[in-house]
Amino acid sequence: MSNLSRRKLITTGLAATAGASGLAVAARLADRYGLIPPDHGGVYGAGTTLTYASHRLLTRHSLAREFAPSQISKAPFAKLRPFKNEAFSRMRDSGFVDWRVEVDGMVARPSSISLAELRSFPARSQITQLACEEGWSFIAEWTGVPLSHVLSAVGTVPEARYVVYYSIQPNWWHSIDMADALHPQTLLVHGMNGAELPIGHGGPLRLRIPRQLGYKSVKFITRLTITDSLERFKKGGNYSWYAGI
Ligand SMILES: Nc1nc2c(c(=O)[nH]1)N[C@H]1C(S)=C(S)[C@@H](COP(=O)(O)O)O[C@H]1N2
Ligand SMILES: [Mo]
Repeated sequence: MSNLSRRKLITTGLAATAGASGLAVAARLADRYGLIPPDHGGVYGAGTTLTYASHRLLTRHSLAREFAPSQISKAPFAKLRPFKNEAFSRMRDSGFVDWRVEVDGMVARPSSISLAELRSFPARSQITQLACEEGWSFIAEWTGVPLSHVLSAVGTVPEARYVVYYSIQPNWWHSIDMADALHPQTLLVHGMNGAELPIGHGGPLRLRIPRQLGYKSVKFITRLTITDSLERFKKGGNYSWYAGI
């Protein structure tokens, strides 16, 4: 069967079974095609599987909407509870010159990349919306290195399936699958609206994943772990693993 007709068959199947009683059937169908999100056993089990599977099949390569400079929000909302972290304060006081990102796991060359190196990598700027699960949103221009560039610099092994990313802020970490990790709009952001990324918005370095809700765009990134399974990683945060919008 051609790729296209198989995709049509699966999406038709998923749509046809999307009724409440069909959710479990949809989940079984999705499982056959590797479309099950890693937290499928949660409260929203079959429903989140259906969302993830449909997104992956229908919008695999689609781009989040990009906006015009005139649409940039005048007063972007920085949602940050103050936190105490000695290492962070020390680095902030010296202008973050010592900030590094450790990259480990299923990579050919485990690396420790400095902020200066990241800033010297090819950058991309995009004007996208950050949408919080609480209902508010804003539009900003984000500048950073495509995560795909970092991943090819360290050489991910073919079996790699997920990227787990950690904040210096305790208990803030999340993970994405390779489809989102390699997506051209997924950036390790170091700039916002033409200036350095402000601390309130996650400076000096945050991940931006404009195809998912705000909580997946973790601030103060210090570590990336590449893995083929999320089994030994408890889910970061309280929300659904897949936050596609
Ligand atoms: N480290 C860290 N990352 C985080 C958060 C946080 O509290 N700490 N909040 C998340 C949530 S819920 C949202 S909606 C966005 C908010 O981004 P903003 O402050 O730039 O508006 O950051 C996300 N990333
Ligand atoms: Mo949020």
